[in-house]
Parts: sequence; structure tokens; C-alpha cells
Amino acid sequence: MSDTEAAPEYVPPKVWKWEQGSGGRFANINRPIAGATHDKTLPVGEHPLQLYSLATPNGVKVTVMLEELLELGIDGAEYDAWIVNIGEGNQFGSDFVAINPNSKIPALLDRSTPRPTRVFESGAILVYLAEKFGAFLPTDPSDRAECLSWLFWQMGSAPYLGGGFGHFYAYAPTKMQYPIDRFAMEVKRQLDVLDRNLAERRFLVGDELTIADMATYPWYGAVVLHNIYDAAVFLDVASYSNVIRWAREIEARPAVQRGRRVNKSWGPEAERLPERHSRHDFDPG
Ligand SMILES: N[C@@H](CCC(=O)N[C@@H](CS)C(=O)NCC(=O)O)C(=O)O
Repeated sequence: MSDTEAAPEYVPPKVWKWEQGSGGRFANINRPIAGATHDKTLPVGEHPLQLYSLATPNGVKVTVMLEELLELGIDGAEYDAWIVNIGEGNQFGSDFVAINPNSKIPALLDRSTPRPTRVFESGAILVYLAEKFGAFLPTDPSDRAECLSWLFWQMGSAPYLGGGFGHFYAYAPTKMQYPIDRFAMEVKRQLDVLDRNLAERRFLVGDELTIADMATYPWYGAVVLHNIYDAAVFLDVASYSNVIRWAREIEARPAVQRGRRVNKSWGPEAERLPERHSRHDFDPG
């Protein structure tokens, strides 16, 4: 096919079939079926809370929350964090699937309850920890509703950022204008939603940091501060000044600095902490 010839239009078959090797990044871990692919025992540490995760934005939500709880002096939030290498398919191991039937990090097991409590979905984990320890989720009914509204907003919105925009702009084997236009428009709209709210408020709900900020910062903070998907210029992130101010304030918190390192096995050595079992694990040397 010459450069000027249009690619033939895709005509979907009557019944979709799984054809491996689409060429996209992460194509090797995508499957149209759920369930475990192999038997694998998970390690268990000494703390009641066992976290199986990775320092992606969804994983960082939870490690930031745990470190913020510890920063408040809540010792019951001590945890063991084990790394789950999703590139190698660890999320399809039998023990992991028993904790998260959806085979995605983060997954939490609380062994302090009469029978072990499994929690999956980062938003559910944040609510579980907030309720268990009575922190970062307002008790006033109106503020609580506002907090949960922003938390659920994040859970529903970020897949358009990661799975939609990020996938087609950065990971798909070819650049296609239709999906890039569609998801760039949506991501810019989402950034504007945040920017307008943060023009009026220090944090998403008001003057206090909540689980809504902890869920939203790892994704949208990465967009405005860390050039995720190499798209800072393309999305003109500099124009969302309130989001930048908010993300910078959150990122400067010591607990957030620690939470970002947990279950990280890439990047500069000083930023990595593949496993976390004690508050001293962060100490240099
Ligand atoms: N809605 C889920 C999304 C979790 C998610 O997408 N996790 C990704 C990493 S950020 C994952 O484990 N992917 C592995 C896979 O899809 O096989 C949550 O918020 O917990």
C-alpha cells in the first residue's frame, strides 16, 4: 500500500474472535476471559493489612492513603505491600484472583477481621480504609456526599484518560485521529471540570484533604505535573493552573512522597521501594 492509499475500512465479523498479537503495548496481558491462569501462592507478612499492588496511578491511590493514615499516628494502618508484576501476568495467579476476581491491582486483604476481608477496586479500598480508621472521609452528610461524588467521578472518568486517551495517543500501534480526537476532547473537559472546582476550593471537597483527592491526584496530577503519555504540550496542560496548584500541594506532602515509592521497581534508584513492610524501609541506606 502506498502512503497516499487509504487503509481498507474494517468490517467487523459477525462474531468477534480473539486474535492475539494486535501489536499494541500491553496486548500480551489482555484476554477476553477472566479467572486464574496458574496456581500461585501469595506471600503474607506480619501486619493485618496485606496489599498486593504496583506503583501505577491506581496503586498509588492506596499507598498514599495508608501512608497518610500512618502520618496521623494510626498504627493500625501498618501494612505489608507486595509487588504484583502485571507485565508478567502475576494478576492471573490463583491467590491473587481469589482476592480480586477482576485480576487488576490494587488488591487488599485485611486479616484483622473475624474472617479475612478482601477488598478490590481502588475506590472501594479507599472507602474501606477511611471507614475502618475514621479519617479522610467527612462525617457531615453533605460533605460526605460531596466526597463520594468526586471519588466516583474519578473512578468513572480516569478510564477515558488511561484506557481511552493514553491508549490511543501513546500505546496503540498506529495513530488514529478519530479516537485521539474523541478522548483528547474528553480529557480536556475533565481537566476543566477539575480546574473550575479547584478555582473555588483548596482540595476537591473543601479545606481538607480527602480520599477524593487521593484518588484523583495520581491520575490528573501525573497529567499536569509529569507529562504522562508525553502529552503535556498536546493537551496544553499549562492552562489548568488550579489543577497544577492543587497537584503540587498534594505532591509535597511527606506521606504522598512515600506512597509514590511503594511497589515501584522502575525509575531512579532513590524513588524505588518494590516491597514495603515497615516505616523504616524508606530510610536511606
Ligand atoms: N478500576 C480498577 C482499575 C485497576 C487497574 O486498571 N489496574 C491495572 C494497573 S493500573 C492493572 O492491574 N492491569 C492489569 C490487567 O489489566 O491485566 C481500580 O481502580 O482498582
